[in-house]
Amino acid sequence: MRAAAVLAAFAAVFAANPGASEATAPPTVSITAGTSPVTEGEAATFTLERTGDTAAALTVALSVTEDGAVLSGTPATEVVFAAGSATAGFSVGTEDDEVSGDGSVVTVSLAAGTGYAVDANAAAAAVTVNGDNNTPTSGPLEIAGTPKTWTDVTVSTEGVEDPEGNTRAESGQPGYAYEYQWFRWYRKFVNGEWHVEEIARATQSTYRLRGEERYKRVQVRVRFVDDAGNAEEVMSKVFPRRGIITEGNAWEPLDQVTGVAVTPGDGALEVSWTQVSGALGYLVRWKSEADGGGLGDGRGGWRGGGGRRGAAEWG
Ligand SMILES: [Ca+2]
Ligand SMILES: [Ca+2]
Repeated sequence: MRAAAVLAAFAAVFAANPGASEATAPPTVSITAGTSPVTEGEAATFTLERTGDTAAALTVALSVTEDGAVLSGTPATEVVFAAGSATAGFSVGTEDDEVSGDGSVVTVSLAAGTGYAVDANAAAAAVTVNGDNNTPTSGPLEIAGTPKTWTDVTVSTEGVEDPEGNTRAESGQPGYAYEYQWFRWYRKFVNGEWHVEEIARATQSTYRLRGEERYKRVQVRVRFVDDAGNAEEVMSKVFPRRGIITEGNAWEPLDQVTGVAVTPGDGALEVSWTQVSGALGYLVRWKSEADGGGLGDGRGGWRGGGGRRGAAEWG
């Protein structure tokens, strides 16, 4: 009986003041970032907003953190909404140093305090601060592969060295990711000098050498934006380092023939095998078991993609 009475009493209190909690609800404070990125030496700016009655001034607690080392002095730990204002500006000074590769991200987080609530969906905001002391990317970038037509050659970005970092490019972050352009080098008959021209649509890290590259060389340009926001560009070494690209052998890069099965018949043999991807044709050689070795008693050949099955006359 006693518990029920207490519950009833609470219910009465809430029922008697249906609008009270609304009228006294504290304002909600949120924060958004200003311009981002900025360059070191420029302030990182933020705007705070509050809901509700703005008649009185309001002090809000916050904290400033960064993932680099560009902050100038000790940042403030609170900001004041002036009486009558629903917004308040906040800025964090940054240092213009002479150090290469020291970009940062400055984050301002609202903290709990008296007389307000923090908007959980806008409790923190970040501004990227780019360093302005860039060191250009260096290589060496090497092209790997065989210098023959109809084979794939690849450039690896493992050789990219940039003091400002290339982690964003490595992760493929939009605006930072690697961009490739392949070139072919060739000698002009007239003067024997090397000339270079862009290869159309050759814009991936791997490129399949084609007939146009025969007796020539290739090179690839890699562009990206480093972690501090600097546009970077580096050329690979020319490939091959010595000599030129030669005619590829269509047979050479293919897999071995597997699944060979021979079925003796009446005066004939039937041979079958697993089709090899990309094969233009097959050459079949056989030997007699009774001969105890020695290839070349006879030969048969099939050309074309339909060469999956064939029969050779047994002489
Ligand atoms: Ca600087
Ligand atoms: Ca750089």
